[in-house]
Amino acid sequence: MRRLLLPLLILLCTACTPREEGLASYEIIPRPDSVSAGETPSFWLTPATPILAPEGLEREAEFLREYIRLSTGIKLREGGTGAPIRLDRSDKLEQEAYRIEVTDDSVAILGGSSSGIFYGIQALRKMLPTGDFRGVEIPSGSLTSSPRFGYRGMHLDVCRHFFDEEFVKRYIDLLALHGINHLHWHLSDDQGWRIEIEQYPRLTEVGDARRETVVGRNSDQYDGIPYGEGCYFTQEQARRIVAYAHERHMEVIPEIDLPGHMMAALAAYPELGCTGGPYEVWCRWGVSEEVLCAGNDQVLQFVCNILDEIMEIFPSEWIHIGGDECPKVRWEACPKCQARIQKEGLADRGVKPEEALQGWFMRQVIAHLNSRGRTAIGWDEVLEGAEKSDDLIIMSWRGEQGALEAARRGMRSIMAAQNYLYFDHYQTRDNSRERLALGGFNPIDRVYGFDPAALLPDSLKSLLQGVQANLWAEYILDEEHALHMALPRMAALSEIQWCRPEQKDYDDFLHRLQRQLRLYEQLDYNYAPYVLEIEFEVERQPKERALRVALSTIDGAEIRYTTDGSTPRKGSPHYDEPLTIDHTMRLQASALREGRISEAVPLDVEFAKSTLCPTRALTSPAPNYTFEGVMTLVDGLRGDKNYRTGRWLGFSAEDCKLLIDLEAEEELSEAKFSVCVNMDDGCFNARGLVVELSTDGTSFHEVCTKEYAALTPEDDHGIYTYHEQWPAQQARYIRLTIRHESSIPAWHPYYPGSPAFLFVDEVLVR
Ligand code: TNX
Repeated sequence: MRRLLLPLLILLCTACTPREEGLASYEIIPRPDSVSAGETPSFWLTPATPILAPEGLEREAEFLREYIRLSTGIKLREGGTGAPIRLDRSDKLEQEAYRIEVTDDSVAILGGSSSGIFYGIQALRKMLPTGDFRGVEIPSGSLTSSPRFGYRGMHLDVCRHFFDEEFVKRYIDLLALHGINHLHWHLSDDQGWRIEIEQYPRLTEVGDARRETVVGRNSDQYDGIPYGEGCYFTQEQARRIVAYAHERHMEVIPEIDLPGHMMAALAAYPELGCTGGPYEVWCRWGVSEEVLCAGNDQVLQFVCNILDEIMEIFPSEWIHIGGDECPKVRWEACPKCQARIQKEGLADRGVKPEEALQGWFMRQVIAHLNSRGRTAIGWDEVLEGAEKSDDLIIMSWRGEQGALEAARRGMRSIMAAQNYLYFDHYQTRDNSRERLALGGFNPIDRVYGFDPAALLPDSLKSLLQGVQANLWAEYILDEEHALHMALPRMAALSEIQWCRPEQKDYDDFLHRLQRQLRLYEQLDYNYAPYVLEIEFEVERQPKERALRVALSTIDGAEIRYTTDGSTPRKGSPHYDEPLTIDHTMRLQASALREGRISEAVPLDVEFAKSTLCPTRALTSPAPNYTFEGVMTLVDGLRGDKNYRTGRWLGFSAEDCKLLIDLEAEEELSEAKFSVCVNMDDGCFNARGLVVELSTDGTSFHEVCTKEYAALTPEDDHGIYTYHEQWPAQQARYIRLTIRHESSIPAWHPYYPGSPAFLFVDEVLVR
């Protein structure tokens, strides 16, 4: 019957609009646990489709109606009499699990609870095609999905740079689209206090604004532009945001970061610091030595009063109290803190007394939350002075170790390892094409490949409550950039939050991602386009002394490339099979889609006599920075600005010593190599070079010995290239020693006197 009505309906519609029919797909993110094809004909979504929802699910029905309109342009008519979409609870499903069943006469969205139904609605929304349609065909079939983790979080820092209520709501919508159920809202930091506290009005009268902001990554320059005045959330706004999230089955977890990261509060209430100030809202990034005084009872009162107001606004069971990066220099010299250490017997707890003091301070705060029926979350540093407790959840950020250590003590944790889940890190190797970011290298495939529970023994896995990614905003200046950093990595995050490791498949994910990107476009969410760019797969062919380079895109788009340094254009050579490269060149490639050519991605290859020759490492790079081994140093590919991408080998507290065999005698007169310097991270320059040559591989003689000066604070970060020459000589073997910085200069803020890391790449001997 319906099959007869539909053509009539479509005929009627086409009379007024020339719109097309769309086709839905089961290929969504996160990947469902199971998908199966149905036996009936397809379901047709048209303006006549009603949504039937039992009592209590009216809001969910409204969401679905709105999502359908946003994705497909189809406006469902009130009281439509077509085949319906039904929302229903099912006691066969777990709370947050959902199931979608499509036949020709209905679509059923079933959930273990209203949350499950909500995720089912999000899933259906992602199944729909994007565009402007008069009707959408949904092939019959079914799918089921249940999240791997109960806590699925995404964080937002509104302190370093401010994002307003409207943006936070858009962000919540985005999280909901990804099946994320917690927004971790970072509301206080050194550079700005962003939540109104009625008892302490100066927090947002003084603490909201900084005089200016440091330029770049803590250079000595400042921009001279005041920032942040009036940039905070009133309690009413915060309540609206909580309610907005709640409707979307999401909890907002506020964070008040204690006892460090408190410069903004100290600027407002200097009596709360050990020295009494004066302080100013910080204009730099990083870790400040000025922290709350832990020996002052007034401080504890202050913190508890703030948290009381926070708990009034935020009904979440879990409240984040920070605990990260709290230097102890002020406490060491503070009579009140020292008196507290004595009074509480913290001097001989097996840790540094000031660490124990932080543990004590956090315990007071945790106990306070606990007395109000709440549970604390703390960054993993809180483990340092903490005892085992059920009312403290560890957020593991400095790696995965925090979660492991928590589990060993029987404590719960949330995984937010910075080396996988920090979305303020770069997404591409060639980061000169990206806006300035914190550093690091967390491309989408790295996020995707991460198993947050990998390190935990099976018996302790259940202590891991979930996973979240963090969006710190030191270098994120505006909304478009925030979205660029968050997307599409959030899609990978949602898949590790929902899917068990055996369900994941990166190629399949990339395939599904294309539909998700279209949805971002339709909803006007900016995203990083790098996944659509050319991927180079380089295979070394040492026998031929050549590289075989295969080019691809996730959607199989047409590829154009050049090898002469020019930018690829529509008329440039068409790529159809892997290229063999055996000489120095800049390969550039672009994808051609619908007549538009994407930004070119370059691959620089530099060849010398030593390139791809058998090479042995006589000293070993650090295990985390060995990547694909020593051949990386002679593979013709130069390291990029980021030492973590696999193009650099990192020697920890050790020289880099290599033996290269040219397999034939050659005339040699120069050596070139590069070092990636990042002083903040303890990666320093080369301090010397020794080149020795040999014709037989046993007796070597020195042809070049150089020393390089130590770095000063004025020196730049980045790639240092060293180029040395000597009178030409015949030789077959080259022994090269690149000396590391064995003692980091005294001016260094974190590691004076320690041996440095040495990141080396592309050694070229000619
Ligand atoms: C470390 S993560 C911090 C933040 C910075 C972030 C930058 C954490 C607990 N502390 O204050 O914004 O690194 O990635």
